[in-house]
Amino acid sequence: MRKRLLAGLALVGALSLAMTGCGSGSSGGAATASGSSGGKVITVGFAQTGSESGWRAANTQSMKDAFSAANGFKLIFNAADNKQEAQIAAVRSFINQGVDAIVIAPITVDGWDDVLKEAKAAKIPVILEDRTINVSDPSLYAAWIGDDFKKEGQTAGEWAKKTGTSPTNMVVLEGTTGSAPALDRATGFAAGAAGAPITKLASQTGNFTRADGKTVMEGFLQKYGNKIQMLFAQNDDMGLGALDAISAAGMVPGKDIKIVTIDATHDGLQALADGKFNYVVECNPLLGAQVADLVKKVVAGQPVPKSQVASDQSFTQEQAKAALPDRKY
Ligand code: GZL
Repeated sequence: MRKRLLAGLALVGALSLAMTGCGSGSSGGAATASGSSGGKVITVGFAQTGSESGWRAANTQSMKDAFSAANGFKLIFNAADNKQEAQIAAVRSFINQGVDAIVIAPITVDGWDDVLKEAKAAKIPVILEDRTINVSDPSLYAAWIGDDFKKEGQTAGEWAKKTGTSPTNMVVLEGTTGSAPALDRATGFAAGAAGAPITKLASQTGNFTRADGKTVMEGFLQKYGNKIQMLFAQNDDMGLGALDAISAAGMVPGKDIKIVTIDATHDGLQALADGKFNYVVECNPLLGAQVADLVKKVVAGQPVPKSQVASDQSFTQEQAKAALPDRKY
């Protein structure tokens, strides 16, 4: 059983939001004099996963808006094309550049100890945003902020249980293999749907992308055809890709195949409002302002919560119609 220290901390953090004494205070970089943030510009290296989905685009924009020169930052941005080795190389580059702080949206949960130890040795604080990691020593990062993936999966599973009251055959489009959202949404869904007469015919990664979601769904349809009655897509984009495959197979999405997804991007809520999806669980990508606040406090040596959990909601087709006009992403 994979023990994830951070998940427990996230829960504790979410429940208590207790102020804990972390943050190294001294940073490895030579913060240059100027800027509007207390007279010093904070140079931040941000290692983003890539640009795999609409959620990611919104998260990236939120981070770039928050880490602006006007807010007292110099941002060095890297998108790793969903390859962990490229993301680790980006973090090493930030260390070599002597930045004041590093922010990572870690593609997968494992493989972070070595590079985080290098950042610690260089006295450069690391803040995690979005996804969580397995780590041998929680002091290797100063703080994490993101969404509760297990709760998102459980909400989707509870909807599936309410919907699949008679025997139901389901297929699953999983997120990036080894990523916290893929692992935790699967765990949460199983808990939420426990006891329901739902048979999982197949489950395969679509890498959180529309293209792979379509390709994998085509394979499911070739193998199972109209036996498929439900699709759980771990993000909107894979669900949106699957819509094309379902229609091409002569089936009606939202009717022949009930679809539940996670993210609640504009395109996902539009598909829901149009009746092509049946239920969507939100995962808030707009974390930039909170991450920037964390970085300023950590660099200044102030105590920060070890973990902060963003709030999420869920949507039916009617709720999506009402929400769409005001959605920020
Ligand atoms: C979740 C985030 C996931 C989204 C996907 O916080 O890590 O990655 O659900 C994105 O859309 O690609």
